[in-house]
Amino acid sequence: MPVPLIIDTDTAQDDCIALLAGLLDPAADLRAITMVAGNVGFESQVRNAFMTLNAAGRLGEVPLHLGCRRPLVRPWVSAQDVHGDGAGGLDMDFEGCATEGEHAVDTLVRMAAEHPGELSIVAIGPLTNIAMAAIRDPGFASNVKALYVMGGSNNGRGNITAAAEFNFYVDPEAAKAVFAAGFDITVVPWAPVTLNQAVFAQPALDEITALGTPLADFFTRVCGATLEFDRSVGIDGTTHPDSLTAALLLHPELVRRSARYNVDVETSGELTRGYAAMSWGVHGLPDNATVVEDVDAAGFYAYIAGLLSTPTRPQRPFLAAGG
Ligand SMILES: [Ca+2]
Repeated sequence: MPVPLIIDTDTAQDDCIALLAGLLDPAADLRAITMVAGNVGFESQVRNAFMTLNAAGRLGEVPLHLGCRRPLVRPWVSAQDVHGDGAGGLDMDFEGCATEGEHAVDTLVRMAAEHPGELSIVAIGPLTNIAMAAIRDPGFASNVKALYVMGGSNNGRGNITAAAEFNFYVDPEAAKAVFAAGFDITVVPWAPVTLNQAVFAQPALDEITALGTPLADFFTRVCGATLEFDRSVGIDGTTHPDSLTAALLLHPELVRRSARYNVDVETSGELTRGYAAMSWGVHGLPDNATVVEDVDAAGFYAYIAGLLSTPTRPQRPFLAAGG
């Protein structure tokens, strides 16, 4: 049976590939896409999600709900210096592409309550919508089957600061609330697992380009946009934390090692806002999350390459603004 899921996203670059997993993997039954403030401007994120639906040939088939437009208590921080518009300048005609009237937080609460214990969530942006849903409905956490979170680093390097990964940094209060809410959480951290096992270097990128499918072109355009930035910070390829998170929910056999941890998030540190303290069982704290420590990197790459080989028919032509 396909896994019923919602993807909560700040759609830019690898978020698009995570959405493709939800849209095209036969193991996935993507019920909705919910949008949260994060990577790039909110309207750009919405356009990127519609372009991803179009690339998959599934425009109009999966509802897109708009969620929180800023973090719980802080001003929004963007990663536009990294992501630009989040889609490498790709554009299309958005005429008639309509988002749903229901707020994303209401959608999360409603869909989880309609089938308690069945719906999983892949949260690949700041955790604002998820925290709000947990505040809104005290039964939400127990109604959700599994919450897969891309965020934090396992006592390793951050990416937006030395201490913090972007998603937790942007809304640390939301992240802290989510880890205290009683979800069945699996965390896919930025470091070390993403940096070690979900970076596609040039030979892999060349292989993807050579697939020659519309999805491979879409991938190259959307993900190639951050290559220069990645290389400038010492990462030799494109990074895929979000699609890895979706892949691990759908194909848990890709996890090589994981462990139970107590995860908490720093909200008041002077230098450590958004730092994820991942305590590995020796500090007397109760565990509240499974943290992924090691994955089958070759298997993950093969999975993404397989997805991108899918012969889709985009319903609208893509326009490449700016060349
Ligand atoms: Ca994301």
